[in-house]
Amino acid sequence: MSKLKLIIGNKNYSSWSLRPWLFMRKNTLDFAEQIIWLDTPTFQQEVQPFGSNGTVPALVDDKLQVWDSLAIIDYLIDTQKLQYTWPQDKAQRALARSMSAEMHSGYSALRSQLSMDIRLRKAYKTSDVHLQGDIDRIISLWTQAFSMRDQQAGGWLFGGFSAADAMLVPVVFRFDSYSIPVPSQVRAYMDHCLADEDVRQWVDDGKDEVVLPDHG
Ligand SMILES: N[C@@H](CCC(=O)N[C@@H](CS)C(=O)NCC(=O)O)C(=O)O
Repeated sequence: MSKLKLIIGNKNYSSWSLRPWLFMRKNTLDFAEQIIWLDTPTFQQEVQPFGSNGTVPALVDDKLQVWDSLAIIDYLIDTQKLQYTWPQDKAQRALARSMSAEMHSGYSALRSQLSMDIRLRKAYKTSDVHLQGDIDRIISLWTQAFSMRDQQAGGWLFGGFSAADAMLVPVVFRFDSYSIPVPSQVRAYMDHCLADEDVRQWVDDGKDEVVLPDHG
């Protein structure tokens, strides 16, 4: 029986949960998942045993607990035999790690104004320079990644799948839901992500989830 259990939130809304979930799926790790429904009166009480500061995701590995999306990915890289981690190439790796850390700690306008809501379809309209700055910055970093891409390896950021794709894939949903105008290379990357079988599984799992009025 698997010792790994990933504690996640609603698949339509929990961008932080999607990151380690996709990373684990792509690495074909055997794990159980447990959903704690966001915005419910019992959320805090239910998440409390898993060690985090009242948030999902969290990982249970037998008697150990790890929380926070990036820490979970790092922990799995340290402790599991994985096919996909960070890119091997030094320059790709430097960018992959930097853009993932930037995703984790930055983009407050993007995160607050374009929250992940997978079923949402909305026309893009903004005059907010901070939001447009976040969007432009992400497009610029992705374009840098594409320029280093190992074309033979596939259509992920650096060619083959890496932890950077896991960290950035919620932005694909945000750009798609809010109809953000993007260059064709970015659109192709988004289409690649959206066609991925594990990403599609996540979307499918969430299709009948309750709609939360304050999201999106
Ligand atoms: N830095 C954390 C952020 C986790 C986070 O904010 N999770 C949200 C769901 S996507 C949450 O649990 N919110 C519940 C709440 O704030 O009550 C990570 O990377 O995992």
